[in-house]
Amino acid sequence: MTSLDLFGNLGSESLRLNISEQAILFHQFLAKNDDALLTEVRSVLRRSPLRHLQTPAGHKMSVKSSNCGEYGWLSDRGGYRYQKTDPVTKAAWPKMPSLIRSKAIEAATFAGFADFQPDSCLINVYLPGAKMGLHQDKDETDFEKPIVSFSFGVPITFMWGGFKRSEKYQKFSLQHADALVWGGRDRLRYHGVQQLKEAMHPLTGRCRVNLTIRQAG
Ligand code: MD3
Ligand code: FE
Repeated sequence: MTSLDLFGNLGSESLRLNISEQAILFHQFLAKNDDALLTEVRSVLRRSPLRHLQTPAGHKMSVKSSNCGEYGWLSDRGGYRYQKTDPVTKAAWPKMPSLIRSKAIEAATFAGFADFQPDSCLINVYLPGAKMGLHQDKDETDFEKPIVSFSFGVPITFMWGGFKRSEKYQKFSLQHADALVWGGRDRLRYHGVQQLKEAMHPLTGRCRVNLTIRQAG
């Protein structure tokens, strides 16, 4: 059952949308911290620059990616995995900045997931035309832990599917300053985003920036 209620204790501008029991969209959750969070993202990207990853089949992903935190998510001809070093710089990934970490823990807590200790943040930057097909996130060690996603900049259409790729999906808009938290029985749902449309946002220009914050190790 989907319900929409005012999210009073976070300020009247923030709305809580229960996509399902364990998948919760906090609309405008990051609105007061958007500039500071994007400043943290830029400082990470100066040390571990964005790059296009290759899929195991050898295709170039349309998003550009980087990571911060102890573990970074990677894809190459060898498969999907988490790794402690950046293959471009050969160094450890930059530390997860403090506001990214604390807002992720706060969102997880509001969604009902206590004891979330994030150690990985994947940064995906979408330019017009970039997309992510339906997939499951299953490279983490503990599926009991939630995943938190932060969206910034140009809005995108999110696809919320079932437990088989062929199942029908619902569509939601993910907008600037939205936080999405999911776990429990929804953790292994198929999901993805449709092609980013040409548009402008004052803080990010033509792009969409997505952070997925996880407990990977
Ligand atoms: C619901 N990113 O990086 S985030 C990914 O918006 C990824 O850029 C998308 O999927 C993006 O892996 C979606 C929101 C999201 C992520 C994983 C989910 C929602 C999810 C897993 C299960 C259910
Ligand atoms: Fe995903």
